[in-house]
Amino acid sequence: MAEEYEAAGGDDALPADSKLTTTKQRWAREGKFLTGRVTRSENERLPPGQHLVRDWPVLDLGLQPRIPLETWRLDVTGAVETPVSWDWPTFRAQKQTSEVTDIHCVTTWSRYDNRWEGLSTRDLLDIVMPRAEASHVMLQSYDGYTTNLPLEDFAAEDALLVHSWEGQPLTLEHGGPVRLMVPHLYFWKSAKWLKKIEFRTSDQRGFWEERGYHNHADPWKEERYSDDE
Ligand SMILES: Nc1nc2c(c(=O)[nH]1)N[C@H]1C(S)=C(S)[C@@H](COP(=O)(O)O)O[C@H]1N2
Ligand SMILES: [Mo]
Repeated sequence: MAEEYEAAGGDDALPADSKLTTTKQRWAREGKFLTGRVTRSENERLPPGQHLVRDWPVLDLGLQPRIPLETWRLDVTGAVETPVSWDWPTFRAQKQTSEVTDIHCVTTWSRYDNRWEGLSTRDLLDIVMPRAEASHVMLQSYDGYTTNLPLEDFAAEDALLVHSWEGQPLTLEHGGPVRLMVPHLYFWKSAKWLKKIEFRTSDQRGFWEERGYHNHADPWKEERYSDDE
């Protein structure tokens, strides 16, 4: 597994002692991000306290920011070797990944088998190269929303920066042009209308995390509210 991840990064092209190679070797050594996908049997698929829905509910802060593609940007900053500020064509030119995942919202609805397309967070990490001291990410959105994640959750194998759902551009109400999709955590961690990803050397709570939601948000552990922490 460690070898596969190294190979996928294309280290061959780099001199053995380059800073980037050293960082990657350190990740591999520490076994960071190599936990892989959890396999669950069908009867464990629905987390405790959840019910299935067929439609896709919309939740937001009462404001859906419309960002024209001409002015849209995604900034990736903080504790990384190579910060980026992408315009729309540059973002869309990145490597594409498809995933089919389930959504679990803390308000108790779950929705199975959503087909997404976008840039995988692991491919993003290969580009920006988090520094060794990076431990968390803070996501900032065009509506002012924020949410925080440990780096290893952000780096989950099936996490994507999504621009399409079921073969169509992500709609405004669901966070288009681009949202995060981290399927193994409650959906409030999946920031819509993504504007900025900041890599941090310490944790800081986001919008809902400051207002009584759990800091981590694992649906299988029912990490709903901060009283459970
Ligand atoms: N920017 C932004 N992202 C957000 C929110 C928000 O209000 N603003 N709400 C969160 C919450 S609480 C949920 S449950 C999901 C809802 O996503 P959906 O409307 O696509 O179902 O988005 C999350 N991401
Ligand atoms: Mo939510």
